[in-house]
Formats: sequence, structure tokens, C-alpha cells
Amino acid sequence: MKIAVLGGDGFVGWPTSLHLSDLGHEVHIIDNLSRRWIDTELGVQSLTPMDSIQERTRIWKQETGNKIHFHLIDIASDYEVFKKWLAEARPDAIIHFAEQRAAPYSMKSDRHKNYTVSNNVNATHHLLNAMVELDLDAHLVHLGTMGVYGYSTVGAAIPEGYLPVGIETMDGETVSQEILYPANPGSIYHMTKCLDQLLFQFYAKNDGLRITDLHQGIVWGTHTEQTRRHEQLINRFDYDGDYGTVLNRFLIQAAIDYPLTVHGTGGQTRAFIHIQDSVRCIELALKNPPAKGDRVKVFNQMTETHRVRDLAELISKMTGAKIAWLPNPRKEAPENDLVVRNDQFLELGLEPITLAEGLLSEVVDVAKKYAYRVDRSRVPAISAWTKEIAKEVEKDPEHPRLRSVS
Ligand code: NAD
Ligand code: USQ
Repeated sequence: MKIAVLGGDGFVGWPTSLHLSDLGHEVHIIDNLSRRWIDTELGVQSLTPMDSIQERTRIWKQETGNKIHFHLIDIASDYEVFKKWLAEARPDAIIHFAEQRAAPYSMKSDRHKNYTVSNNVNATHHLLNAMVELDLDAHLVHLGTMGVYGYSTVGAAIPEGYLPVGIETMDGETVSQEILYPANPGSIYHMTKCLDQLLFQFYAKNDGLRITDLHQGIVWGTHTEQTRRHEQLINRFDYDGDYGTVLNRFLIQAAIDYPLTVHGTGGQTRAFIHIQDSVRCIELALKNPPAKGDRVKVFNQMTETHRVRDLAELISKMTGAKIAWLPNPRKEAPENDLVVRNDQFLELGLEPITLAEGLLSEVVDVAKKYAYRVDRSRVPAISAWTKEIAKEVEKDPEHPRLRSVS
């Protein structure tokens, strides 16, 4: 297949591009490199030394003989350029990763909120709009988030996208319907993913676009089979307070002897998936497209759930790292349970990689190898969800340093 990977220079997009190229697909990465610019804005860099996208694709060609094409396009602001590219390339499938994906970055200031909404919503809408205009019957696979559901405990498993409901009619009868699970975003970033869901629902219904939305949990790890093949194919690894995600942050913190930064009581339960499973799930989704006229196909792309403090305790036991209990900069439930259905990927043959000491220590080894690149002052997460929380967090005499260490 000819596959366009929008956002293919990113943390999940790059290993996905390599995986698909390895399977023999013709891969075209489209990226505006905004993630690299945001590193510059924040004064941080990936833990791992990443080469330019041109250099990365050159090494891939040298190692495998396969060409990955790169096109520098901003799909949120260069609509005409993007449409022209789609019109000429006419890909069979499009994987859409190209959004601003960090919740803390999306909550930093009014400017960051505006940027996240306009970038993410325009990116998704431009893609859908252009596909209709060009009669492009490509299978669109979007990377969404578990965060569209919220993380509240209702005592029931979260279904894959749709919730069966009974509605009482005016005659007093009950009719059954399946509706999109009620959206309950916890940040501006997560809200844009909820808006994406509605855009998909409309374009599938109105124009018959074939769309799969993958509600993905937190991705951890760094290597995949292909990124291991050459030092210069290495994946990016974010550890800073805005882009680093919790488990990867704890692993790098353990490696540099920095107390593990647990927010609040660490009672938040979240869904997780290893990067190798993430790329495999995308392959499975590509092989199983919906038919024209079908509703949006939704998969929960996660393999296990964990409570944040349990992860911290596990890593602390494994590495001897201390745990720091910090004021939570986010507005989120201090404790929640989370049970998630993921039957569809399991039925399609996914064999989940679960949190095993071997894999965790492999990431700690990567972190130790590149520890010299870490700026410890960029580790604290200081982006606050509300002005009130910002005041509370700033009141802490040791802000942004650590408050209590156990
Ligand atoms: P990332 O920030 O590393 O990659 C996103 C890529 O998209 C970057 O290379 C960026 O330059 C590009 N991009 C952003 N806006 C663009 C635009 N307007 N035009 C062209 N390119 C643009 O993020 P990631 O971690 O690889 O996540 C990829 C997708 O998966 C995101 O949509 C994210 O919401 C979703 N996701 C990620 C995780 C995770 O834990 N990393 C979990 C669940 C879902
Ligand atoms: N947390 C800590 N300490 C830290 C960092 C985070 O306790 O140092 C806590 C947070 O308060 C939160 C939880 O860990 O309760 C998860 O935070 P995170 O930054 O790992 O994940 P999140 O903000 O939800 O976002 C990440 C990705 C996003 C994706 C989402 C999937 O950045 O793109 O959509 O995971 S999910 O969480 O399932 O919605």
C-alpha cells in the first residue's frame, strides 16, 4: 500500500513509519517538524540524540534498501499545499498522528491553548475536507486517546467507543441506541481529541469516509525492532515536565537518581501500551478497515492499567530510587479505578507486551546511556491546570523543586 504518515517524525510516528516500510509498504512522512520547534521553545531536547528526518530516512535506505519519503507540510495551516500533495499522491491509507499531544503544554497559557485547539482541530478537519473534495477513498487511521472517556470510576468497563443506551420514548417505551461514549476531557489537548471524534462521526455519516479511531493509552518504552537496527534510527524520548509521560519519566528519573515525581497521592489509574505494541496495533487496524458507509471503527489501543503510585513503587523497588510526593499541578480526581475493554485487538491477534522488569530495566539502561544529555531543571512539571492551582503549586516554598522525599 501507499501510506501517508502524518506526524511521522514524532515519538509514535517514526517507529510506525519504519515498521510499515519494513513490511514493504510505500511510506510517505508528512510533518511540519513543529515538535522539534517546541523543544527549542521549551529549551529541552529528546533524551536520545535524534538526527534530522532527512538523515534518519537516509540511514533507513542504507540499512534496508527501502525509501521513506519526507514532505515538509503543515497540515493545519497549509491547506492548499496539503490538498495538492494528496491529489497527486492519492495514498491508499493515511495515518494521522499530526497533533500537539501534550496535556501540560496545552495548559501552559492562553497562547498554548489557542495553538493546541487551532493546530489539532484544523489538522483533522483539513484532512477530512480534502479527502471528500478529492474523492479520496483512503482508509484514515487516527491516533486518539483514552482520555476522551475521562478516567472516572463508574463501576463498569469502558467499552470500545460506543455505549449502548436505552432512551424512553414519548409512548413510554424504551428504545436502544449506541452512542459515542460521553466525552469527558481533562485538558485542552484531550478536548481537541473529543472534537476530532465528532468530526469523524460527521464525515463518516455524511460522506462515507472510512475511518478508524484508535483510543490509545500512555505509550511507554523507546525501542522497536526497527529502531534498534542502527544508532541513527533511534526513537525520540521525552522526559521533561511537559512532554515526558509518566512511566518514561519515572524510568529516566530512576536512571539519573532524581526522586520519582508522583503527583498528589499517585492514586490516578491510567491505561498503558508499549511502543512496540502500539506500532503493531496500527498494522492490525490498517489490515481491518471499515467498509464505506460504516460508522467510525473505534479500538481501545491499550494493554494494561496501572495506578501511578504502584508504578513509582515498582520502579523504586527495582532501582532504589526515592519517591517525591508533589502537589498535583493538574485538576484531576486524586483516585480513580479504570477497567478498559480491548477485545478487538486481542481477537485480531495482538499478544500484549506487559510491564516486565526486563523491559523496564532496558529503558533505564537507555536512560543511563544518555543521562549526560538530561537537564535536571527541566524535569519538574510546573504547567498548572487553573490559576488557583498555579497559586497553590507556587506557594510551595520549594517550587519547582521537590517538596517531600520518602
Ligand atoms: P509527537 O509530538 O512526538 O509527534 C507528533 C508529530 O506531529 C510531530 O512530529 C509534529 O511535528 C507533527 N505535527 C504536529 N502538528 C502538525 C501539523 N500541523 N502539520 C504537520 N505535522 C504536525 O507525538 P506522539 O507521542 O508521537 O503522538 C502521536 C499521536 O498519538 C498524537 O496525536 C497523540 O495524541 C497520540 N497519542 C500519543 C500517546 C503517547 O503516549 N505518546 C498516547 C496516546 C495517543
Ligand atoms: N503524573 C505524575 N507524575 C509525573 C507525570 C505525570 O504523577 O511526573 C501523573 C499525571 O498527574 C496523570 C498521569 O500521571 O495523572 C498521566 O500523565 P501523563 O503525562 O503520563 O499522561 P497524559 O497527560 O494523560 O498524556 C499522555 C500523552 C497523550 C495521550 C495520553 C493517553 O501525552 O498524548 O493522549 O497520555 S491517556 O492518558 O490514556 O489519555
